[in-house]
Amino acid sequence: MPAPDLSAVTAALTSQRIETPSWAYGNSGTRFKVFAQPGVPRTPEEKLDDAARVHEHTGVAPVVALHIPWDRVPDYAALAAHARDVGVRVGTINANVFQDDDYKLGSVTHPEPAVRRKALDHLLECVDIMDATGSRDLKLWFADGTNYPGQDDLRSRQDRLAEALSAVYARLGPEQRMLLEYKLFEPAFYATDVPDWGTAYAHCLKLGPRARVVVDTGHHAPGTNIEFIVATLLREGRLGGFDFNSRFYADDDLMAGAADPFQLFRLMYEVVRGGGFGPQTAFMLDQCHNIEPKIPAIIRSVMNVQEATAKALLVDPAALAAAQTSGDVLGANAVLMDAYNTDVRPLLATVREGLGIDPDPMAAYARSGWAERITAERADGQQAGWGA
Ligand code: PSV
Ligand code: MN
Repeated sequence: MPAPDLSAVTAALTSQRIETPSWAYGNSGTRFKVFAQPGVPRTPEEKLDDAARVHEHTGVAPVVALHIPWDRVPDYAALAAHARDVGVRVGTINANVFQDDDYKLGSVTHPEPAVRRKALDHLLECVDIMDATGSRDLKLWFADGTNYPGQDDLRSRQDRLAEALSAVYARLGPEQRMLLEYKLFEPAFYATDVPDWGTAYAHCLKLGPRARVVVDTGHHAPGTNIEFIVATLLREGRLGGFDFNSRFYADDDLMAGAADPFQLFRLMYEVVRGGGFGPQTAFMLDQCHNIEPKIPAIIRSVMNVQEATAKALLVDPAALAAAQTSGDVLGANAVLMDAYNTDVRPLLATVREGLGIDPDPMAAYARSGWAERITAERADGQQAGWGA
């Protein structure tokens, strides 16, 4: 069987785009403690400055997702211009309807119309921001749900959700998309209003083709076969993108590819297999760096996604199909494992050389002096963090 065409693999890896989240550059923690780190950005502009370093050293991370109101500024066009000035661009706009006292019983699914209206207004404001920043994607995650059986009517909450989503969808421009994210639990513990891909998909299907599902890798029950979900959504044309991160227990938000690089490979294989490798899929990180230095952790995460992608691209489709159709169980498994077990670091070093950057992004960042510089320059002021 012919080996995969290495020049095509190299070209694909060179064209890959990974979006980093603004909030990963700020302070974060658990409900027990947020440990501040030296040099953490104090403004959305400084988060973009840090993101630009990740792009400088990886060559594949030129897009930065914002979270509103964490990244609230008076002038979003000016923020987008700042991004361009430092070599990145503003990407997905994340709405936040989960941090206000009014949302104790929900946001767009709240029993009171006034609270629902307030939440909807925020979602619509996020579309205005997309217009100013030139963003394509609006990402919606709802903390909405109930803690006790009988607390609210499950069906009515779905009706309220559908009403809000359709108002937002109607407001989108022709090139803009809505990405609906699901999460099994937390902060609601009895019933979450968008708990799984099926619920998200059902809403997207009713809305229209520019409503798509986001797969956050930390949002499933343990043992869930996430690649099956990816394959199914791609087959239906409804995969919008990923929030990559790693988990051991719940929504741990650890570095992508750290806990289970094999799972990341399996996901990327289904992306490649299903024709989802391209700009139509938003490859985002959604993670927090509570104890490790943030910029190097994000660089490492980007590299982990690249390694999983390279291995997925190295799967030999003809050999796999031949083994599958002849019922060669072990042979088919071996084709996947051969790709997974390939050391792709030399290949990625070549990709980086082709991009004109150092083949070792971690070492290049450490040498760059950026960490020392921001530690000195950002000694004063209020560091950004959750809620900032
Ligand atoms: C919710 O847990 C989530 O995954 C959503 O994407 C939020 O926007 C993000 O985390 C905030 O960190
Ligand atoms: Mn997420």
